[in-house]
Amino acid sequence: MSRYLVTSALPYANGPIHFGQVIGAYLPADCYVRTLRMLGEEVCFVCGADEHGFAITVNAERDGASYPEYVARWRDDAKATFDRLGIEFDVWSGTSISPHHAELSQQFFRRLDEGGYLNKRASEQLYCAKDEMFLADRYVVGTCYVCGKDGARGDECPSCGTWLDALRLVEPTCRNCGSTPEKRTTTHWYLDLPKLRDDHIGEWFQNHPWKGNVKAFVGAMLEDLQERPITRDMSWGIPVPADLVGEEEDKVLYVWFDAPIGYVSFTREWAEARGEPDLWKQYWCDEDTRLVHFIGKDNIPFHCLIFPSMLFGQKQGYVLPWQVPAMEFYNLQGRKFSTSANWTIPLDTFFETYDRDVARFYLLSSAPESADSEWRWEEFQRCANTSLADTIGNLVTRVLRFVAKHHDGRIPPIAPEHEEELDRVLLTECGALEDPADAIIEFRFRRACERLVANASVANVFVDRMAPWTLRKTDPARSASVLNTCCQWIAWIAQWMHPFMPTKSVELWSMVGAPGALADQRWPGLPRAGEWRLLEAGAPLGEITGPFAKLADETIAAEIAALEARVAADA
Ligand code: B3M
Ligand code: ZN
Repeated sequence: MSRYLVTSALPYANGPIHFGQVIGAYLPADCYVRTLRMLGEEVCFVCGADEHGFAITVNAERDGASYPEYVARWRDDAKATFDRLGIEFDVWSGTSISPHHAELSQQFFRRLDEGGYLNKRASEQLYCAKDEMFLADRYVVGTCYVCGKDGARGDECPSCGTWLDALRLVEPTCRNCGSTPEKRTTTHWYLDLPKLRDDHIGEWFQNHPWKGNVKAFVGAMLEDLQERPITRDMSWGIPVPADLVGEEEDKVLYVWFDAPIGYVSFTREWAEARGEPDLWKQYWCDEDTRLVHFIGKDNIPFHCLIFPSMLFGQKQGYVLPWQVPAMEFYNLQGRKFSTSANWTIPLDTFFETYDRDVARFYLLSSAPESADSEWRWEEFQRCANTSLADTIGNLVTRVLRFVAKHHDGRIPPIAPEHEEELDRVLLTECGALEDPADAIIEFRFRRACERLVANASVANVFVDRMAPWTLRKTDPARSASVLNTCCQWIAWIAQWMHPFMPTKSVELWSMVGAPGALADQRWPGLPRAGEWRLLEAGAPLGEITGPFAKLADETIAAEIAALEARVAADA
C-alpha cells in the first residue's frame, strides 16, 4: 500500500472551465483517484482556484467587480462544473481565501532567501504613468524587433514565435490605455534556478522515469537555465514579507510562485477540516508519499522544475513529484477551444441534453495522452451509441429483461455441473480480458476505456454463443446457468466502470441487485474461474432501465451547426 497525494492544476479564477481543461487536468485525475481508492490506497485529492495574477485584476476591473468578488464568482463557477462532471476533490479552496496560504507562501519565500536561493536585483521595466503601474510583459504591445511585424506582445511575437524582451519592443504601447510606457527602475527577487539545479534538482530530474513529453521539455530547459523573477509590482497577491521589502511598497509574489504552494496550503486546510491538523505533513513530508500532478503540457516547467526547486529549497524534507502525467492539447472540431471566440461547448446547457457519464467516458477515451487530440461531435455520438449503448447497454437490457420476464426478476440459479465449463468459455474463449486498472495506473486512459468495452464485448460473444433464449426451451437449467453467468458479468462490469462512470456504474450495480454500496467495493481485478460470482441465486434484480440512450444524427448535426453559427455571429 502506498500513500498518494494527487493534485489537479489550479484553474485561474478568470473565466469558465471548458472540456479541453477538463480532460487536461481534472477528469483523468478523478478517474485515477477513484481507481486508487478501490485498490485500497490512501489518497488525498487536492485542488482549488488560482486567484492572483495580473490578468485577473484587469478582467475584474473591466467587469467593475472587486478582486475578491470576481475570483469568488469564478471559483464557484469552476466548482459547479466539476460537480456536474462528478469530479470529487477532497478539498477545493482558493489561493486568496485559504487560511494558511499567505503565511505559507511567505515562509517559502523566506526559506529560499535564507538558503541563498534568491537574488535581489534592480532592473528596468516598462511603467505606464497613466495607469500608474508596471506593465506585465503580456500587457505591452508593439513591433517585433526580430521580424518587424506589428502586434507583438512583450513576452512573445505571434508572427515569428520568438520569446521577446519587452524592453526591446519597437514603439511599445500599454495594452490597457494605449499610451507609451516609460522605463523605470524597480527591485525584484529572482529564484536562482541554476544553483538549485546544481545542488540537487538537475540530478533528481535526470534520474527519474518521466513521461516522454516531460523528459524532453525539461531536459532541454535544464541545459540553459536562467534565474527567474518571482516578485511583481502590484497590489493584488501575497505581499512580499514586509521586513524584506518595506511596508509602503506594493510588491507581491508572482502568481506562479504562490499558486503551486496552494497545493500544500489546501492539504493543510483539508487536514484541519478532518480534525487532524498535522496529517498534511504525512502527505507532504514523508518520503513514502507519491506526489502526482495532473496538468496540461503548458504547465510542465512549473511542475517539473520550478516548484520542485522551491520545495527542495525549503530543506524541510518536502517530497518532490513522483509522476506528472502531463496531457497534450485538446481541441474542438479541429480548432482550439476558445471562450472568447465562442468556439466552445456551452456547459450550462450541455448537461440538459447529454449524460455526464457518457461525456466523461468519451473525454477519457479521446484523452490527449501522447499527442494532441480533440472533441468531435460525430465521435462523441459513435462512442455513446456503439461503445456504450450497443456494447454495454444492449448486454444489460437483453439479459436483465429476459431474467425479469422468465425468472421472476431474480438471479437464476447456476447448476454446479455447468459452472466450470461456463467459466472456461466466458473467461478464456470469448475474447482476451485485461484489467482496466493496469492501464489507469499507468495513466493510459484511452487504453483503459478500450479495455472496459472489450471486456464487456466478451459477454456479448458469450451470449451469442450460448443462446440462452433458445436454450430455455430445450434445456432450461442450462439456460438459467448461462443467465446467472451473464448477470455476474454485469456486476463485474459495473465495478470496472466505476472510475470512468461513477453514476451509471451504480445504476448497473443496483439493476443487477448487487449487495452493498459499489463505492465501497474493492477493485475486482480479473475474474478467476470458480471464485468470481458475487450475486446470490434468487436475489432480486433492481429496477431495469436502458442505461444508455442513443444519440440521434439530428442532435449531433444541430450541435455542429450551432457551433458554426456561434462563431459566424461573432465574426
Ligand atoms: N493556473 C495555469 C492554468 O490554469 C495555472 C495553473 C496553476 S497550477 C499550480 O493552466
Ligand atoms: Zn497604460
